[in-house]
Amino acid sequence: MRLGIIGLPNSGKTTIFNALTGQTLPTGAATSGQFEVHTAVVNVPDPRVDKLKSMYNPRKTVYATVTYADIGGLDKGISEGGLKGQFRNELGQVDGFVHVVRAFDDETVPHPYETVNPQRDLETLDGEFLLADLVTVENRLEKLQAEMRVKGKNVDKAVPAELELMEKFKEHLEAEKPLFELEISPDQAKGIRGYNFLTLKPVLVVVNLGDEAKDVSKLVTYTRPGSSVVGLQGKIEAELAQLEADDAAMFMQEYGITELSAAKVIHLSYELLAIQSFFTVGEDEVRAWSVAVGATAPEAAGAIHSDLQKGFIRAEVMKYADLIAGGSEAALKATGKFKLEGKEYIVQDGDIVHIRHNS
Ligand SMILES: Nc1nc2c(ncn2[C@@H]2O[C@H](COP(=O)(O)OP(=O)(O)O)[C@@H](O)[C@H]2O)c(=O)[nH]1
Ligand SMILES: [Mg+2]
Repeated sequence: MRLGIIGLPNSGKTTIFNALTGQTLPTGAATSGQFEVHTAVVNVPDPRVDKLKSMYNPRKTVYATVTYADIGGLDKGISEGGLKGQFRNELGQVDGFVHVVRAFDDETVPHPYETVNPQRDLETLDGEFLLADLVTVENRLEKLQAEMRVKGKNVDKAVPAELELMEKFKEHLEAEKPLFELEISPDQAKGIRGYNFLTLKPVLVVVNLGDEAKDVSKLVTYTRPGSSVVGLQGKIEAELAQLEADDAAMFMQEYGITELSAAKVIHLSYELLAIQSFFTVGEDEVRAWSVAVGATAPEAAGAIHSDLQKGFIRAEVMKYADLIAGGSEAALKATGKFKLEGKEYIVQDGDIVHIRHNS
């Protein structure tokens, strides 16, 4: 799962990327405004995995991960005539966005529009993405209309269907509404996957608060379905990410920070993408795996290995909470809480799974 960190120049994207990933990419004047992409894979902190590790004492422990891509170079006006080339690809390939908006005052850090106004900045880039999608839709409409003209009655019936959908998209985008709000059938979604519409992707808004903790609900309103807003003290958290645990605790006390927002952002990213974790356990390995909410047992098996999905017979399932309450696998077996599930079973967050399969 890949999330693109976007925002205007000097909003603190790279600083927040560093806070989330523990990296030390250079920030500031030398980098802002350039098209550059940096990625890092981050473990999703999960106390359940820690607990399973202490129970099974495995040789290896693997957490679920999220990949963050710091995408520099977005600015007002960028979508005029459509986003191009590698830039468009980078934005198109992510599963969702972390949209960083600046709420910190700092005279040494120039703001591209002079004043600090997170709501305006949020709407500015959103507007660019709406425009980029509108250009994609209009290009597509032209092609489809041409095909209708040329082929007349012999045209493939998929063409008028897509034309209708694109007209609906156009109307929606022209009303300045993201495509995310529209109901799109799984078949339609499949048909348009290749266009990588930007406003179809979920957005987590991160308000870069600077040195003071502030109430984000007073700074921005964002009502897009499926999205949420969180505050983060960019510079402080980027520095904290570099410290050993003891020093970090002292530093946090000094600044009156009770909980790191970086961890919260990582969890919210996971929620944003509508994914959940199931676990596999054993002496060899305790591991968290990511699947979409609503995935079936064979799909979960496929997340581990395609052979397990192909040869799927049944899944042995116990619930994490039951295991903790019961104390052992044996106790769950005795009370009927260790279950065999078939192909239709919908995997739940926190399931501990063992796949029985033909090899
Ligand atoms: N005072 C202050 N400066 C910050 C904060 N976050 C980022 N900056 C500074 O803002 C400048 C731009 O940050 P950067 O992360 O490079 O922004 P980007 O262009 O969006 O990637 C750098 O000089 C950062 O040190 C913050 O929380 N407080
Ligand atoms: Mg940057």
